[in-house]
Amino acid sequence: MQNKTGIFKDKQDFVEQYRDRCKTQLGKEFEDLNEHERFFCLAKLIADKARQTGLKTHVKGEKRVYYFSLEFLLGPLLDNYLLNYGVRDLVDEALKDMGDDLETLCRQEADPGLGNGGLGRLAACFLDSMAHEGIAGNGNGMRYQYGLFRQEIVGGRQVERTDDWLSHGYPWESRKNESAVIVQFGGQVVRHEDNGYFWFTQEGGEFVKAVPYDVPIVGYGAKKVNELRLWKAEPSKDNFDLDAFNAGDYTKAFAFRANVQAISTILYPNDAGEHGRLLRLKQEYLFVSAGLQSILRTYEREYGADRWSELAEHVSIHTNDTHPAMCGPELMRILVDEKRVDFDEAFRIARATCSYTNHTVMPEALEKWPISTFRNLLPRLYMIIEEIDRRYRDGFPRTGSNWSDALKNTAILWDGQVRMANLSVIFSHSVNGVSALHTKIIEDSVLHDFYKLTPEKFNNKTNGVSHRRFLGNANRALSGLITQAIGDKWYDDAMELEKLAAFEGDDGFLEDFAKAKQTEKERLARYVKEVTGEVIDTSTVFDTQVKRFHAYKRQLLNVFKVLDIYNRMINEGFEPQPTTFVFSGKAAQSYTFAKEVIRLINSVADVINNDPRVSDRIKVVFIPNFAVSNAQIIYPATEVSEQISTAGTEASGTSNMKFMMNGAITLGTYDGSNVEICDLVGEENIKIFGLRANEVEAIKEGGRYFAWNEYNADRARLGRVVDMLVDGSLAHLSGNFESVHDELMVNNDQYLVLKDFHGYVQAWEELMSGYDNRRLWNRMALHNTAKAGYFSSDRTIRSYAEDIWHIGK
Ligand code: B1N
Repeated sequence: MQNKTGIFKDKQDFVEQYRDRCKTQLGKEFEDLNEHERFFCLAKLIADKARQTGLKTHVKGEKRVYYFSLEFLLGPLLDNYLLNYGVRDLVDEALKDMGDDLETLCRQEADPGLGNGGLGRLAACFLDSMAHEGIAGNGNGMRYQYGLFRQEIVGGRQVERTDDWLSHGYPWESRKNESAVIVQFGGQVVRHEDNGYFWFTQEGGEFVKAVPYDVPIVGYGAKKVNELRLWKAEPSKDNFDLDAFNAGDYTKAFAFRANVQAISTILYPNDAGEHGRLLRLKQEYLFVSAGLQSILRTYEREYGADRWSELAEHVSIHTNDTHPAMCGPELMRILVDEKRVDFDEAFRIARATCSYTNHTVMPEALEKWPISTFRNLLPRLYMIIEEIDRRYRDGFPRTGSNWSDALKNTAILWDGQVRMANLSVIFSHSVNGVSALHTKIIEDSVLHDFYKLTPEKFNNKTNGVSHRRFLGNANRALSGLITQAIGDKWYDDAMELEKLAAFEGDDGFLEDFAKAKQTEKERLARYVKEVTGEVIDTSTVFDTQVKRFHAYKRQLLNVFKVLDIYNRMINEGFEPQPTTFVFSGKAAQSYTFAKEVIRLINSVADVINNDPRVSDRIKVVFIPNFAVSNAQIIYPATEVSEQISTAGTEASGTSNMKFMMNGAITLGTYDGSNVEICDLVGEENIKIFGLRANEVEAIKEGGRYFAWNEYNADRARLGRVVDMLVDGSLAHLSGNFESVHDELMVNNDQYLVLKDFHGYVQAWEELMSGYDNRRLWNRMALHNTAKAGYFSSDRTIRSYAEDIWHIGK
């Protein structure tokens, strides 16, 4: 799309506006600014345009969606917004004329790490797609002062450093003092009565000021500019202890300040887990309460103060996992206590307005809070939850033989705990999973008792990703080629990519496709050199696994494969396809096993890369600090996409989609969205191996799995690899890997690494044996790109809009 949005008439118009902006923003001429200042002024200019477009594209009376998420992993915005405004080429050329370079300026942008991984990035893709689809869909989240830690690798180990992403200012945000609200914690509940109507207030406790910072979200074609509202916690003046201050007790007077600010200081760094922390509960309530207060304020302005019963017709509140689960009860609290809506009616409204997405089946990620903690912090909310739970139990159908188990599994309060998943289901009219397999698993097991009660609530929404960012922005070489072949409509409608299938028999095109891949491999090689000092050979296959480190994702299985290849090269003269094994990803600070696997990869890299017997054929690299910005260099360069979680554990996965778009072949288990990738591309264009989800379940239930049996059945290869963890072979850099060994051999290998080992290595070899037939390989790769349109988050969002938010098109 070339400059159809008209934010700049032409190059000259852009140059004038930009030069002008440099002067007004920083009081200097363009020529006198450093790289970061030049980036900053350009971003400020575009941010202002975005806010203006936002005002123009706002339609009175349209239904609004609010996407509540504790995480939004936005990534750098400048290049994406220039693309979405259709002015990327214009700005690129104009900057060249000015002696500058767009890519250099884009590299100055901080990558805000306001999320852990897939869940946070999904939220960001959804914002992009809602704006593109013309939906008035806003994000509601937290403005953490420090995002997810920056990862450094020191002596093979992960070291965490503070991510001070705001240190140079964030050009996209604007602080809205006038929209600040007060959020209350603790205190006593006081009952009021007026003509038979009861309501409650909370007296005393902490008063926290929540101040919103808005980031404009520009959709492709600028049909809509929405807003992401991020909340910062600040002390409210009512709470400053003036008596203590006057008495000279500054420590006491300022302690409250520090306590309050702590709420929005840091993102919890766990991709799944980390519960029971009071500060986390405070974060969850702060952004829920502040978001709802602000939404209802807008609603009241637009529709008046007496139309609460039709709230769900005009507003949808979507909760990204259980972290915003308090939306339902908080909405009820405001309606009952502040708007004088009847309790039953308030519950009906809350349920009709709220919907919930489940993102994981891992038991450790299901949030629960001790009742005592919850009640002390949020006494009025707890009362509402208790009453809804009581009514739920009262009305529970006592039929069938298992009704008491079903009630026990579905009640909100149990065993002294508030169960957030049950709270989310009971307060929602829709519950969805994130891939076909995952939805089936929640219906059949994790939330089975709810599913039996209200099957109509449950639905699947297979995840998607922004193809504009992960193909359009990330892969300049391939996106240019695609546009040459089929025009640029694919930015708007990813299903247009299907048209590439017509080129699958075109030798010239297949060669160009391979050339684009080569260009991107060289770009990654430069990046790897820059950040690790390692030189990688771009004529080898790039085989990549990048994602959070977690036992269920089985990076360890990948390492086992690499070690087995290494051993066979040395002992048997095995000649594998020359390959560079790329790893990247972070582990939660407190997750010892995952951190040990990172150390293991770096140790294996150290051994293999320094062994001249193998180093001309295989190499291992660990790219530090995986984030959206370097992900955009890694996906385009990859040829084999490793998606090897134990079947039934990865809810969806989204890197599988990003790789596929960029023409990588998936080597994976039948898990999460891999299943749907397989359906789309056909079995001949993907490599699936390993146990199926039902087989995993059967093995686990039957108690029939013994890691030692697997070890004993193949001492020569599998046994050898297991032994290497502890026999000193890999200890050179920083010691053996006893705890990893014990996880497998003492804790009986919970994720079946040993069980899937042979199937995996064999699948890898079969896949790689096809690489030399480059024509066929390129054809497979092109076929993957051609079929990837389905995995655009535009498709996902249209489906949410229709089925869950009931937005007519
Ligand atoms: O959400 C992604 C999925 O593609 C992944 O399969 C899934 O693992 C991921 C607690 C989570 N599930 N749960 C989380 C994140 C942070 C946290 O504090 C849980 N992340 C996922 C998108 O659907």
